[in-house]
Amino acid sequence: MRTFAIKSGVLLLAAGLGLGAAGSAFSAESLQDVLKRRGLSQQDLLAAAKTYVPTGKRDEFLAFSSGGQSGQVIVYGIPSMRILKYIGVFTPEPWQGYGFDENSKAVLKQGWIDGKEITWGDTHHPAISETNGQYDGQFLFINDKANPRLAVIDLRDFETKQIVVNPIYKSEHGGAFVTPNTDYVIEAAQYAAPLENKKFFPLEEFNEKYRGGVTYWKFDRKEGRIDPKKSFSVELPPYSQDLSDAGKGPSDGWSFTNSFCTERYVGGIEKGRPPYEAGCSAKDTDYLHVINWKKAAELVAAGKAKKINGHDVLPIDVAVKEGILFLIPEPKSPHGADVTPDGKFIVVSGKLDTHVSVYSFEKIQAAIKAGKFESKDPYGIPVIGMKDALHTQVQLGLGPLHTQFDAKTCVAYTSLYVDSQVAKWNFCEGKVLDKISVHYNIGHLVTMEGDSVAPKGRYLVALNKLSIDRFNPVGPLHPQNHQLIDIANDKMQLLYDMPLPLGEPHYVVAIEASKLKPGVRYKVGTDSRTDKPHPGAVRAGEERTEKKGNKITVYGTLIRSHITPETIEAEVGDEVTIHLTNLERAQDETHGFTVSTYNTHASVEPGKTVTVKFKADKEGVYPYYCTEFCSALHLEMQGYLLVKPK
Ligand code: CUK
Ligand code: CUA
Repeated sequence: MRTFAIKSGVLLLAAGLGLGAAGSAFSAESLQDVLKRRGLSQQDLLAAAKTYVPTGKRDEFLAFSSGGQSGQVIVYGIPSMRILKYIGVFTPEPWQGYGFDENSKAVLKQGWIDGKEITWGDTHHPAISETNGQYDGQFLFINDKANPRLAVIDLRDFETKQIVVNPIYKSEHGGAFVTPNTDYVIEAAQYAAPLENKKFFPLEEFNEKYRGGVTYWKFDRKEGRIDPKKSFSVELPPYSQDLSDAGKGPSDGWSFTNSFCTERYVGGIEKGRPPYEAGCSAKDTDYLHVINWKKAAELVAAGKAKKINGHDVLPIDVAVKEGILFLIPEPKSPHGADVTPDGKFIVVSGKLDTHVSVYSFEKIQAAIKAGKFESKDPYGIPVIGMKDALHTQVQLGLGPLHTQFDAKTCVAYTSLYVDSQVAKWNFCEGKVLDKISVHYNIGHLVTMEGDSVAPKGRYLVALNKLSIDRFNPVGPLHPQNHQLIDIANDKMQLLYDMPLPLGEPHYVVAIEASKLKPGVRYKVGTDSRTDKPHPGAVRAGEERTEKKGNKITVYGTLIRSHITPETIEAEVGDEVTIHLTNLERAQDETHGFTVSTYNTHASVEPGKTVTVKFKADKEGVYPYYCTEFCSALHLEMQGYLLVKPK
């Protein structure tokens, strides 16, 4: 029996069945009662109302968060902050069978380096594909800083389709950033090293033999894959290149890359040498690299590149001679480089400077056209004077890092790492508008579509490195804190704390949910990792097992509540390959598949065909079964692998 009461416009459910105090028959808690019991303020109530998404309703935006050291991507809804999916990218993800079935193993294998399997990744910057500078919701890219790699995720099924290994770097950080039509995905090196693979040069030859660079990965949208053969790099001095961004609007065709440690300092063990971090921040400025990538692509097409490890690299001297590479001083240990939505300015934050520096693309172009350079760097690259390129500098606070933009003209948000704040400011007029404290040590921040030509504003998420006291303690390793902030009004309002326990998120991108159109099933017999028909697919009634020598191949199917075949017979030492097609048409009817003790798992969504493979190297009887509770007869969805002695 239930009673409903309507009080102050809120529908209250009194679901007591005589369990209330003193054995009263019914108890109804009013809104005021709940606020009092839980110690909530009116402000809390307002925040809750702004984030709460009732059952059956959906979020306005989807966020794609870097999973940091997990090597994965986390998808969550905004404003509810409900986690919707983990996408296995550089590391295995057991639920999805990523790294446990042959088709996904083939993707992970693309990311092996020098024949070596790499089972972890350090993901930093996701990027959504763009058309005319607007998020189009088709693809997602993300980089791996530790092992210089880049991954392509198709947003039709949220699966990783491709991993490319950078052919010339040993680490990278300034990726992934896309050009306005996703012609190229930008990836800049981080720590300088010899570009030739497996070449050793001593640190004494750092200035001569070590190099950095920016790579422009050519993206073939029709294939949905990067084409390494049409990709190229621009060689750069051994400055630690950092975050990058592509120009847009008037600055389309250009890209901008920060750097730190232009001192080219390398640490050592001799007494009296300053430590690395001190030697690397001795100078007052580092360099913003300004590159005309459109012209660089033409030069590469005209044969002006040299091949390093089979990859086209435009040498520094060619880039200088052809007038496509310039430097501009930027204040101390720069981090973020963010192009404004109108493409007119580049916002640079120096971690050790309290200002953000706003560079004018128009002024940069004027200096280049006039040949007005203040000097050359040791590699002969023309240096544009800071004063000749600056639009304005704004004092924001301690440790400015990254900048995002609002739908409102000229409004930007910059993270202040040391101050643990977000600053809202106007980049046209150069004035601070508002500040809000976050918990604690914010790195990146994201506004909705906030790095595109048409930011949506509305919400901001602060990605905080430390959570310290924000959540229930779970031991010395704390989750990170994604804090949702309402930016629709003049004053920012903190709405919600979400712990994120998968890894350090670095960057997140958020897109209007209505732009995403993922499928609910595959065309029957599809290999989801190649998007092509799977050669092992069969229709109902065509299931079979073939044995050739010591190779057993099973062409099987899955449908509620049956695995065909019900038994697989093998002899010790046989190689067993099992192709499984999910014949379901119904939405969300995924079957899983595993064989006891053979360390294999597949997630077979409707229509998908997946292969698992192993060597039946142990005599015995091994049940196999469906791992998803898919029907009332799910537990009966099983069979036996019979491994007989030879
Ligand atoms: S980085 Cu981590 S907070 Cu990799 Cu973009 Cu700035
Ligand atoms: Cu299929 Cu359980």
